[in-house]
Amino acid sequence: MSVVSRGFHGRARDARHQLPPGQYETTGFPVLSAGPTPTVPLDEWELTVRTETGVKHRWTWEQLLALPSESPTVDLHCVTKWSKFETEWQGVSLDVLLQDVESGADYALVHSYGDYTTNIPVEDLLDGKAWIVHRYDGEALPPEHGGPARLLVPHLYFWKSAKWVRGIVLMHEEERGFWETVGYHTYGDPWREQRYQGD
Ligand SMILES: Nc1nc2c(c(=O)[nH]1)N[C@H]1C(S)=C(S)[C@@H](COP(=O)(O)O)O[C@H]1N2
Ligand SMILES: [Mo]
Repeated sequence: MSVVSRGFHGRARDARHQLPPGQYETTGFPVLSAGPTPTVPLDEWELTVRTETGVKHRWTWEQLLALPSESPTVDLHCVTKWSKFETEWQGVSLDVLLQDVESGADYALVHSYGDYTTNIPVEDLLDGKAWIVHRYDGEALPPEHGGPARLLVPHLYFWKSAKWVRGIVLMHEEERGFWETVGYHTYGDPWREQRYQGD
């Protein structure tokens, strides 16, 4: 029975997963960090959302964990060309976090502990497309992969999934982030191979 279901699972997996153009599959989990891994004690950790009118919303670590969570299984696509299939996360949907945030802003700039930033249109954070995740593969998210918590936006190149996420600033005008200002694509859709500005 287990042999049959494993075989079936294998075929289903092959049929479901596709590589975006120019990508290859890896089974490892590379660590890509532009700087040192920041250490944030959980009793000092906070996540903030600031709206275009200056209203600030704030969640402590306990408040984040108390929110309803989801367990997305998603494929990751890094702009350095590795893709990793079926990664398992747990965290809070941005739909939940933003549901009581009054904003008409179209753009977000996501900030990390340790200064990293990345820009994402607000619509790409909503409708079940993005999470603040705090668990990976059934365990607390390891610091090198963005723990205590990171953004997960798997339909865009993985640089958009800010590790050590600290805050989201909502704005009317698009402001580009760390990699976007040095030549990476403003939007970063792996299926359209939007790696660099001009792609
Ligand atoms: N804060 C922060 N977030 C970040 C990065 C970073 O350097 N700092 N690197 C990005 C890039 S380029 C990728 S591919 C992924 C890597 O995540 P991983 O190290 O968990 O594989 O995180 C993204 N988020
Ligand atoms: Mo990356």
